[in-house]
Amino acid sequence: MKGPWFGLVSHSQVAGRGRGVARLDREDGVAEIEADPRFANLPEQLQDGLRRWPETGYLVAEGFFDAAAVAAANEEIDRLAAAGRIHQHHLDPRYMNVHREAPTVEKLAKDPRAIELMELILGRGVGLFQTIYFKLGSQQEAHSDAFHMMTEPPGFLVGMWVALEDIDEGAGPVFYLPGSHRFPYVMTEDLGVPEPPPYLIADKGDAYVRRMQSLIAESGQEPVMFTAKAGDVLFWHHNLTHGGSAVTRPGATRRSLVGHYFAADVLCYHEVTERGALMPAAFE
Ligand SMILES: O=C(O)CCC(=O)C(=O)O
Repeated sequence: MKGPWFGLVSHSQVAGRGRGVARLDREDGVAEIEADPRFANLPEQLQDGLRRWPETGYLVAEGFFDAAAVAAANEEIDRLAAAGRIHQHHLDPRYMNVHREAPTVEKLAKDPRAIELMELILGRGVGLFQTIYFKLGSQQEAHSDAFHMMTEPPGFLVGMWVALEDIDEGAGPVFYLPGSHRFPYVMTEDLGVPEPPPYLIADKGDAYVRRMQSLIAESGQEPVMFTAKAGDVLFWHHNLTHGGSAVTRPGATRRSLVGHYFAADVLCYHEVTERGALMPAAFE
């Protein structure tokens, strides 16, 4: 693509121009992953989850991080917050990119076993794009990461969500719709907003939420709540519908960490704002 680095990038401009399909989105993906020498060394629970990924679009890894690693991250986060070195977003419960300040969080986000799983899923190298720490439930509307972080070709992002404490229904667990990664990727051209902009991002966001709600209603599916134990991990497909459920126990915390990982060698951009996604550094 030619254009200034700050130019607009949107799905309608770039769709179809990239090459390749993520490994577990391909017909032969499971056979290919089974032939990968790294697969044989995985615990059975993870092997089964990976074999089911093409149907489900997610993978649960119970007890993936041990209690000491989780406790160290929570302690460091609390210390940095008390010292004013990390901050909650002014509009919602997000703390962005805490791993840049907190080595214990970076260790979770760049855990070699997690990176290996994501590389197995995509069949390419992956790099961490961002982390989000939540102390409280996000209560975020149902969405797919693809609207926020899109790739060309599509499908080259994985989300990793880590429970940093035991999380029950009242704390507003993350929810997901199994199999919803096969819903159409909802992009700007599906929302009835003018192209090219201007439009208000808030209007576009509202139109997106309405479109997702109608897709969910058409599917007739019920969300699954990811009630979790500290250290449990949920990996999700680029287009899996998920969000944060309502916090029904006032004052409940819901400590958790999300990482979003892009594959190497794909175009990465934010469909919501039609901007290129700037990777923080070269892949490590
Ligand atoms: O943790 C949550 O409640 C939702 C997080 C999420 O949807 C995301 O980061 O993509």
